[in-house]
Formats: sequence, structure tokens, C-alpha cells
Amino acid sequence: MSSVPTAAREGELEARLAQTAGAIERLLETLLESVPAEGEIARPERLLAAMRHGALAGGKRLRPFLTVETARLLGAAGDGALRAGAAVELLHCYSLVHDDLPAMDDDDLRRGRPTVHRAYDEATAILAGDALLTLAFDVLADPATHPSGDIRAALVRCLARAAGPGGMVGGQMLDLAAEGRFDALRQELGETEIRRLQAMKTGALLAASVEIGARLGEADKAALAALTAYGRALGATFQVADDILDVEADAAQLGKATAKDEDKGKATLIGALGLAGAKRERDRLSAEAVEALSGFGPAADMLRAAARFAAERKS
Ligand code: GRG
Repeated sequence: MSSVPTAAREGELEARLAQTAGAIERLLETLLESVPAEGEIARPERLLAAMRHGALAGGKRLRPFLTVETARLLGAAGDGALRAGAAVELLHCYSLVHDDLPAMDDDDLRRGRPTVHRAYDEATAILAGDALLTLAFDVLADPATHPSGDIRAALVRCLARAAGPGGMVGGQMLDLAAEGRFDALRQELGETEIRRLQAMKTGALLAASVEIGARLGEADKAALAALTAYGRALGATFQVADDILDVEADAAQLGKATAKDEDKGKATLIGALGLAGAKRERDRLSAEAVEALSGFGPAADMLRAAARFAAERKS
């Protein structure tokens, strides 16, 4: 039987999120030092400064939290889980740096600060994103993340599949196409296509954050299937909540521009279901994520609380 997260559990989630965010920040600071790593030649200071701007001081760090908590559920919360979480966060930060570029969303504000191309310049922002992406795979492939080469290879493949052409980057491509970037006419997407686009653009990386924790914890087949279902439902919850925040939150609260989706003709579930329908769908998906954990008992309460947080978040 699954246990329902109590208010105390929700409070505990905030504390645990903050604790993981602090540990991730410290690890990212080390990974983004200017001193070259073994086998590297030199790290140009402007590039590293731009990478630090894109990756440090901000963000909820939800993805590494999911990796660490999933690994913890399976008895594997340690430095390896933190490193794997940092890898997912580096990849996420790259996607934000590139998403903010003039050729993409053209945003000036991210996490309450100027975007990387605003603080530096466009070429530096492109390179900083590229380098954050590359570093993510370096961290996963390092034996410090897990002693088994097979497991490290599985982590690398999981992140690549989530982030690449059939995942996040593919979803971003569909998103731009839906805006009418490549044709004179904007493509009107149906609900099924919108769900697929969102599962790729946002859901895949969140689901991979969970799967990477599960693989680090050497989950058996049944546990991996349940955690994968949880990750997918949580990812979908998160994206509908994001659509709703774009309409209801203000820029100061979110640390980025809001009310952009409609202006840009973005494909969102609000367009397909209406605001009230999107809120019902968000809550249904969050409940589906909680339900996927029914086999785990109270040890999974933190992940259950995370599914509710994905739905109820204010930023
Ligand atoms: C440009 C390759 C490329 C991909 C872009 C991630 C992405 C794909 C676009 C970001 C646009 C966006 C706002 C998507 C909605 C969901 C999302 C990823 C929100 C930002 O994630 P949070 O809320 O951010 O976890 P923090 O700052 O807390 O890390």
C-alpha cells in the first residue's frame, strides 16, 4: 500500500531540496573550476565564466534531486548519485542557455539574472552551452560516478537518448515548427501531438533524472519499470504546470519572462484543454506519478512529495 505524503513530509521535501541544491552547487563549482582536468589542455577563462554564469547560483535543482532521491530509495545515495545529478543539471543548464538565445526564445532574463548571451555575447553563450553539454557526459563517464563500466555506459546512453534527437532537442525542433518558424503557416497541433512534443522537450530529461538514479541503484526490472512510469508522469505534470505558470505567475516570481506562450503561438495543453482543463490534467498526472510508486511503501514518500511539488510549484 502506498503512503500519502503528509504536511510534515512536504516540509521535509523543501529541506531536502535545499540540502541537495547546496551539495549540487558545491560540486558544480568544483567541476567548473578554471584548472584543466586530466587530459585537457587549458580552460579559457571567459568560457568558464560564462559556463558558471549559466550553471551556478540559481534554479530549483529538481532534476538532481530526483536522481539523488531515486538512488537513495534503492540504497545508493552517495557521491555517485550526486555526480550523476550534477551531470543531469549541467545538461539542463546547457538547454536553458541555448533556449534563451536570440535564434531560439530570445530571452533577457533567466533565474532572475541576465541570460548568458546578455551577460557575455552570443558566440560565448553558444560555446558555454556546448561545453556544459559535453561536461555532463564527462561526469557520467568518470569512474568516480560508478565503478562499473556497464552501468556508466547505461547512464550515458540514458542521458543521450533523453536529450538528443528523439528527446529534448527533437522536442525543441517540433516546438519551433509548431510556432510556424519553417513554414509560412503555423501548424495547429492536436492534443496528442502536444503531449508528445512536451514529453520530448521537457518530460524526457525529468524522466531520465529518475531513471539514472534507478540505474545507479541497480533497480531490478519491476522497480525500473515503476520508476520509469513515475518519471514520465512527473515530467508531464511539470510541463503542464509550466504552461499554467506562464499564464498565472509574474516575471518576478518566475525569474523569467511570462505570458510568452500565447504571443509566440506555442503549443500548450492550455490551448487544447483550456485553463481549468489543464489544471485538472496537471492534478491527474501528479496522482498518476504517485500511483506508480505504490509498490515502494513509505521509503518513496519523498518522491511522492516531489510529484505534488511538480504540480503545485510557484516558480
Ligand atoms: C535549446 C536544445 C534546446 C532545448 C530547449 C529545456 C528547453 C528545451 C527549453 C526551456 C524552455 C522552457 C521554459 C521549457 C519549460 C520547462 C522547463 C525546462 C522549465 C525550466 O526548468 P526549471 O523550472 O528551471 O526546472 P530551473 O531554473 O529551476 O532549473
